[in-house]
Amino acid sequence: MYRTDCGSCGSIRSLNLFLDLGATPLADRFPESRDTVEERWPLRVGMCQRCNLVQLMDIVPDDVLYGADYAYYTGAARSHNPYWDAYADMLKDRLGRGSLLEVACNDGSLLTRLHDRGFDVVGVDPANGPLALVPDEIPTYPLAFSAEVAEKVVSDRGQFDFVVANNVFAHVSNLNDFCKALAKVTHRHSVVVLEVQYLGDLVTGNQFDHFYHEHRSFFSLRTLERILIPNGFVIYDAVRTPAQGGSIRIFASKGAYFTYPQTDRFLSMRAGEAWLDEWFTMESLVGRVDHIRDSLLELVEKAHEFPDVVAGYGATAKSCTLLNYCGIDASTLDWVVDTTPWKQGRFTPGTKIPVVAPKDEPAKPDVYLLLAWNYLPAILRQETMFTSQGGKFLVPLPKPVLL
Ligand code: JHZ
Repeated sequence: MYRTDCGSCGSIRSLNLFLDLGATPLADRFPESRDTVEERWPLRVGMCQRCNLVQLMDIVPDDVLYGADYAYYTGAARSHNPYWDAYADMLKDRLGRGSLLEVACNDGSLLTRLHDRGFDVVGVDPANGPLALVPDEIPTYPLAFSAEVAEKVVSDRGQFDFVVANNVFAHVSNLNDFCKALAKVTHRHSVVVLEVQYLGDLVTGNQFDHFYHEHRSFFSLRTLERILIPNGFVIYDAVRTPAQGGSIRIFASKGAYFTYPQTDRFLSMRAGEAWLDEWFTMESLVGRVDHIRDSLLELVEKAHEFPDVVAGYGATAKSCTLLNYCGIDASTLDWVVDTTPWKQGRFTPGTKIPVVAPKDEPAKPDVYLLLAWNYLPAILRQETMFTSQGGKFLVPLPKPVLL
């Protein structure tokens, strides 16, 4: 569905297109065979003239996006485990103990850690595959979070002291309904913790590969506030985190200023965000995206001259946009190595490059195109043997460089 009305403030015909990335298949669907015919969906990004929310203009229905074949398992990126440990410790230090709902808990990577730290936890997630990995003692609902689902959860378990939602607010098709759901599951003193990929980092890092159909909205603190405040929530604190190449984690409550005063770091970060409301900021991304495509193709071609085995590292969802937009397919990359068992033995969406487990790589390539560029430091640490033997990483963003 092509939309021109804003998904946040609801303004009619307020979306202005600034980036057209062509048509791509769904990023978390990995075809089982080279011959699988995949549906492609247009991928266009716009900005609301009224509330400035950057958002996709092409909306794929939820049941198509998150069906049985959904391939993202949080725990598969093992080098991210310290991140979840630190996150759980931080929540324990700040919040103490109480009842906690995690929205989009996926395979329970964070939820299990919170359970182990004494929170009385419940999870909600529509992706059945990952949800099946949550330990049995943790109650879960195999549903997409909505006002209706929130009512059911509350009637079963009451309201929660804390709600945590990572990497999901950007994914929801109905932001206002999601906020209503948050309002239902929380009481006056509840704390809501939302983590979303940060628009500021997307722009400065040229991270155009974050644009794919699962990600429908791209937030700054300002655009988050513009949706949360009308729904009765006040952001009182925010921190930047390194997740996904740069995210913001915000803390919000139902307007109890006295209990939760707004922090200086939140106020100063929000004050420095005027540039993210500018049309020009978004428009300027377009030229850089094309430039990245051209120089990446040039470097990949050079890597093929001598030596000549080039593989991908990490069959990430975001690589669907990068590979399809740049036209990098199985004629360029011999394989993509990935730690997610579910993706192994399959092919990358659209570009049909074989995905293999680390133990099944035919040999180490000469160059890896780093599709999981957001884990660069951790991957360099885990691949010292490869680099010490002369192996190179081609890092595509913020601008293509051979390391
Ligand atoms: P990673 C996913 O995006 C999908 P992706 C989703 N739409 C979303 O919003 C974000 O996460 C938050 C592999 N890998 O985390 C494992 C290795 O193989 O950047 C996974 O397939 N070796 C829900 O997919 C993929 O990368 C490694 O050493 O872009 C995870 O990629 C590492 C570190 C990862 O998210």
